[in-house]
Amino acid sequence: MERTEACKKIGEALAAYFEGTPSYCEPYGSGHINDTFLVVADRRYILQRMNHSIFPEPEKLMENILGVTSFIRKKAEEEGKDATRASLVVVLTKDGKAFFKDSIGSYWRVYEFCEGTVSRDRVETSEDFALCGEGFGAFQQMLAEYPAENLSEPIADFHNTPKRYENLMKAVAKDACGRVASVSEEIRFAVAHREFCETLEKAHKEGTLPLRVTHNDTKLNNILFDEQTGAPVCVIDLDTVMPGFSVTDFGDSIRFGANTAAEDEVDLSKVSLDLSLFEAYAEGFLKGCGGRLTEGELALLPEGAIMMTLECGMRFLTDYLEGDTYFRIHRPGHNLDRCRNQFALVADMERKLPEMKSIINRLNK
Ligand code: ADP
Ligand code: GN1
Ligand code: MG
Repeated sequence: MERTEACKKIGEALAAYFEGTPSYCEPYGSGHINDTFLVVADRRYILQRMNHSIFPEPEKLMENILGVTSFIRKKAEEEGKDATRASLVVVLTKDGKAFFKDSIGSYWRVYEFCEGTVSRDRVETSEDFALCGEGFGAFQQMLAEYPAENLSEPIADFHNTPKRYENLMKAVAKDACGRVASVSEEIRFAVAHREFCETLEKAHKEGTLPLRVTHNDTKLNNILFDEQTGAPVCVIDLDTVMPGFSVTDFGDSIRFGANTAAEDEVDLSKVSLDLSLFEAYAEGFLKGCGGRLTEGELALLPEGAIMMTLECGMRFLTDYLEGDTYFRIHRPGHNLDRCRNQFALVADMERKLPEMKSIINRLNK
């Protein structure tokens, strides 16, 4: 079903949550996955139509989110932080449920709007990016004792890069939209990285990379900053919280935030890894993690950045070949543009791997 079609029953969703008609309800933010709306009723709220085709079990997903948000709130209280803004707050329907299913089968949820915060799509200063690293590092630490057995896996093999590679090869073999011929260079790039894709899984099997409860989607716009101080206030977009690797949480932030260009910039000469942003984020992340990363994890942080960029590029390419069914696109060829951008960034990161390694070594002294 088309997304605009699927959002047709937004009126039913609003009625499930709010008395009367809210004074404002408009699309909001720039996420690629859910349909997000800002609603103004007695106060401001975020209403989302959950992406049911990506998250097949919305009930379990909301159980994860309720569990994680209440755990973080409790931790924040214990640590004397502003618990009211430290975590997303799920608003229940009038009949007390964590989500609403409309008459055409779409699932909706509502969060309190996290006031006094800003969300950013581009890094403006290295200080801000360091704070972002601190926020995501601290998030991981706050969940260090979360009972992982209570978490269901919302998307299986989400950051299993070898599986992502296999999925790309399946999409190439199927060529559902007749697009393979036009992307032979990109396919060659992926094939040349087949062995690299195994790096993290291999380190995990060998015991050097532990599983932790991680966020798994640590894009800059998935953390809200205090609009006055710039401090990280609240990590959002908790749909993918599940066991994962610290280095992929680190790497996904670098992929998005330390790129000198936007994720979908088509002028590839503008795409590169900004090493000073890499360093700023790394410093913040290590601080946020409170010295708890193992030597094995520290050593693989740069590979985590390359892996997340490569994986994301392969995911964009797979979606392009499959007909753009996963990531929201705003123009024809958008996913291919994103793929080319990510692969250009991988190439630059590979050139700068020795510098990334020495930065981590220096910070770890
Ligand atoms: P997606 O999975 O599509 O990325 P997100 O949950 O990240 O959806 O929400 C999209 C955007 O909406 C975020 O990047 C942020 O700007 C905004 N947003 C989401 N939740 C809140 C909230 N509770 N308070 C303020 N802004 C929010
Ligand atoms: C999606 O939901 P959003 O826009 O924060 C995607 C990430 C990708 C990212 C690429 C659940 O993130 O994995 O890295 O787009 N989220 C999901 O921009 O697939
Ligand atoms: Mg998001």
